[in-house]
Amino acid sequence: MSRLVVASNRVADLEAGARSGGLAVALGDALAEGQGLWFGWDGTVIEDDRSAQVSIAEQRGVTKATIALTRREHDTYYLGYSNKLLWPAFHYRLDLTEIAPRFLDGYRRVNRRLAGALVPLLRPDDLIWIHDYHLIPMGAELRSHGIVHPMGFFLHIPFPSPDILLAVPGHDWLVRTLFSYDVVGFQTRSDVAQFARYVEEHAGGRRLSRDRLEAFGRSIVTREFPIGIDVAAFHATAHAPAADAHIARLERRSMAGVHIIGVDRLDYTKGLPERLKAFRRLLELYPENRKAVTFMQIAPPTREEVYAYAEIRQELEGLTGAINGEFGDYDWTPVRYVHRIVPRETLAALYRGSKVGFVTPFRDGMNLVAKEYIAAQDADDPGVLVLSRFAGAAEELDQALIVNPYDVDEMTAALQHALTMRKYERRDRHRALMKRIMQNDVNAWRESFLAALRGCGDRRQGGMNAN
Ligand code: ADQ
Repeated sequence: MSRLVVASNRVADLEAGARSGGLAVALGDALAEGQGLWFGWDGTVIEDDRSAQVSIAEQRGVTKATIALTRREHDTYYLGYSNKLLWPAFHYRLDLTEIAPRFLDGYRRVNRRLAGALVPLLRPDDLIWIHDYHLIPMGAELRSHGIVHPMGFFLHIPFPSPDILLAVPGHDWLVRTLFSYDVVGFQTRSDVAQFARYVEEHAGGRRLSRDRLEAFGRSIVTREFPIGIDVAAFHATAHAPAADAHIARLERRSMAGVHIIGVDRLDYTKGLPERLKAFRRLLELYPENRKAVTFMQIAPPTREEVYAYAEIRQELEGLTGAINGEFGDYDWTPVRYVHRIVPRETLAALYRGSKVGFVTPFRDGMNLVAKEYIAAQDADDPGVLVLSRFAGAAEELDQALIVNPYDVDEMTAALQHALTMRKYERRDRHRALMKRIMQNDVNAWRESFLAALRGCGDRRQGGMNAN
């Protein structure tokens, strides 16, 4: 069997087990099965005049090869091109992009350096799977070293419409480098369609079949592979004795018996201020919810070195204070805002103990929180998911209450609908949603991607691919 080699910006801690989340576990399991290799940045930043060496460590049968970034690389590749340009642009926030020639230059250089560091670690029969927007050109860099292995790329964030992509310096080069892979996977059909539009309208390419595009003299498989979670494991965590204890504590400590929950990294793409405004409107329009309902927003810090993130934090804290000041009382705090990482066991319990999961990003590749909320529910008396139409998950989860995350009044109405929904309707919706997340769980995601990649390897060996 081929060995699997995964490259991603960060390499997960495989000892963390359930704490690290489904994706790390799913990739870790696939890697452990075939004594695989996981390659990426070690999270440290060294001075510019020092040279970074690859460190090798074994963890749970997986080889982890990690490397430091220099300060300049961190500034241009990670903070710059990846997080001040690609992240906002791919989430349709051109207003928040920062453009600087050194960003593109740093991004190219780091991808080249990382590829060069990976090459000596490769074996002839490896399958290579590269992840996310930080590493789009890494495949092309590997090919320039003569690497002919089957190679796949998966984009975890949305692929924007061509009009947006055209505003990203280096867009034509980025798309060309994607044609170095054999399989390019996206979260949703809509992402695939946007990519195909760019290729046909701006790269002189054409569609060969539903799953195949041709451009730059190569044909590649492009398809949606909607990412999921480990549903059974998450459900079990939410129903373990430790979860019962958390829920009992939540109920004891809170005067309001009903909870609405939001869980997101504190990111401007997640629609957090509008969500708070919708909750405020709920208290204004439906006063029966005062002292009866609490909104808990868990939003740990991320990427704090980027200015736009400091801004969103201030806005959120201001709104929370205003709502609590206006409506709160000595025995009721309407909004509970938790600005830190919460252990997964606690998170699972909080989802289960909340009558509404409020997930309203402006844009999201998939959004695993939506799927975690569904998995955590009690099938006999489930809560209701209110979900943004612009989360990738909305393509599958049409039995949620789908809302426009920019429309505060529509979100308020959906919250009230969720809070008053009859049990039989909640159960019907939950059953349908569970079915979808179980069909497309994280193992199905991983296996379907790897099957497509292996298929390309087989085609090549059979001489069918003229690439
Ligand atoms: P994210 O933008 O991070 O992921 P999401 O898919 O919701 O978004 O995943 C967040 C994960 O972090 C969830 O597993 C959640 O439980 C966890 N998490 C969030 N807040 C937490 C907290 N306070 N404490 C502990 N855990 C917390 C990117 C893309 C998404 C895509 C995923 C996977 O932006 O669109 O779904 O990758 O491909």
